[in-house]
Amino acid sequence: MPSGRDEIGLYYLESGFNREEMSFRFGQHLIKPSVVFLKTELSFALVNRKPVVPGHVLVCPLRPVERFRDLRPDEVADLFQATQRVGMVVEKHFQGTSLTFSIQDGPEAGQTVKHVHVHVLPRKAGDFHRNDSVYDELQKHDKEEEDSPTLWRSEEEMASEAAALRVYFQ
Ligand code: AMW
Repeated sequence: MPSGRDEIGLYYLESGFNREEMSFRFGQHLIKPSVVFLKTELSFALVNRKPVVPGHVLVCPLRPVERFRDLRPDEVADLFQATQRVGMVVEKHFQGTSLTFSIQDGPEAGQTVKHVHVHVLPRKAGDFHRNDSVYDELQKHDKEEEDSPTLWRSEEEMASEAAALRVYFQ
């Protein structure tokens, strides 16, 4: 089905379009506005269907480009400013004391969704036996052999988390 872009930069399906049904593109996925908690001029942030730690969220450019090198300078600036704001919010909301930021940029780096995204994970003492094990978890949590829809959170749970995070940006 063809897609289009409206004046505020959301990607949507042309057929039967109306504003309530507008979705965000995240690679091959269509993301409902209910799970998005921040939208800036060029970026958006969504909650994760399979978080590695509580508060593991994703920040993406609105334009669905595959690799970090494909972003324009204004998109990089907007994405990183949004990531900084999102980091502060999830660290506070999930009572973290540190943050892990990660971009898996290309399949050999563990990228499964072909749309640039920054993983933002609140961290706290003892969340993993070994601190850097978070990278092993990130690498494998959404690989085909480790992933299945039965392990995804419900839309209700994700929407409720997004609603709680949205409040910080109002
Ligand atoms: W990658 O391995 O491409 O760096 O990370 C993809 C991330 O996107 C994973 O954390 C995965 O759980 C998450 N994800 C994939 N599809 C969706 C979706 N439809 N909604 C929310 N999160 C998603």
